[in-house]
Amino acid sequence: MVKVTELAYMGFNITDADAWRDYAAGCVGMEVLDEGEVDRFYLRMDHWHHRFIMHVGGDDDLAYCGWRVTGPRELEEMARQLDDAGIEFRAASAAEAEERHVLGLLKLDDPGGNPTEIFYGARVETKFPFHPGRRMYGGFVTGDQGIGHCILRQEDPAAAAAFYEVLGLSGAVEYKLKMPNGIVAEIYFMHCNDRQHSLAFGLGPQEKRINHLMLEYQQLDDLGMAHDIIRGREIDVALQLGKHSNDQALTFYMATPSGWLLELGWGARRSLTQQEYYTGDIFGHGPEAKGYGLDVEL
Ligand code: MBD
Ligand code: FE
Repeated sequence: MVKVTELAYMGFNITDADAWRDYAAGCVGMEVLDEGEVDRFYLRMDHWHHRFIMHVGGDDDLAYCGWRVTGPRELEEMARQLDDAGIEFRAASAAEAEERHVLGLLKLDDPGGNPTEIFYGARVETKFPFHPGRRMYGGFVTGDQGIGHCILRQEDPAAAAAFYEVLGLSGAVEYKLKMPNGIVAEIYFMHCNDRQHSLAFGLGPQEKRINHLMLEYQQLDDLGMAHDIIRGREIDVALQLGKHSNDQALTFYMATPSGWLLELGWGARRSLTQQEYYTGDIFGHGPEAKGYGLDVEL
């Protein structure tokens, strides 16, 4: 069985390009790459050509997630795996692969309707090192752990888990959270490499396809600097600094210019070999700004 190796890139539709450029560079430290295309620009986190394609115009939501496989044989094998599981997909054209700066590409939708891409052959710019958008003590944790993780909308968590298992991710419910209304929320986390989770779902109904994207700094002081900057700019914080039980990362959640959340973190531990579940976080993550779809008591 072939498995995806990382959550490698994402696309977003955005309405306010200037706000996003300023936020990504000035608050987060990502590099903005503009290649003169009128409808898009790129965000970099490392030596890859880009990790995010920001499509200007649209609905301020996730456009697609890009999952990587090793090479052309693995992509062919993945296509067979999808066929065998009865999952619909299509092989993208050469022009579509070129548009993503990859060598080969499949396009499909996950059970929640989230556009999903599986590819091989990333464009890596070894001669064009990462240049952070603001001063940084270190870089982002990427490499064989991919870009980070995201929480996506899924109406049917069991169907979502079955779908992502075909892609080669594995996981289970890792949080059972008592909600104020007495219902227990079960959040499902999945991984495909050393990053403790690359994908999560099960927050219940949410307005947007994406609830949050998590990025991890190599250095604690970069998380602190981001926090100072966004507090100075009075950007909404949905969950205050705190430490998760599963990946044990120190993180906080803030609003993006698109109204979904960015979780910035540091110090995550690696994937475990056995599943565990928790009924709460280690400390912190107190709720602050409401209305971002994370009104759960962690
Ligand atoms: C996470 O990264 C997260 O977003 C939530 C809600 C719980 C545990 C880890
Ligand atoms: Fe998270």
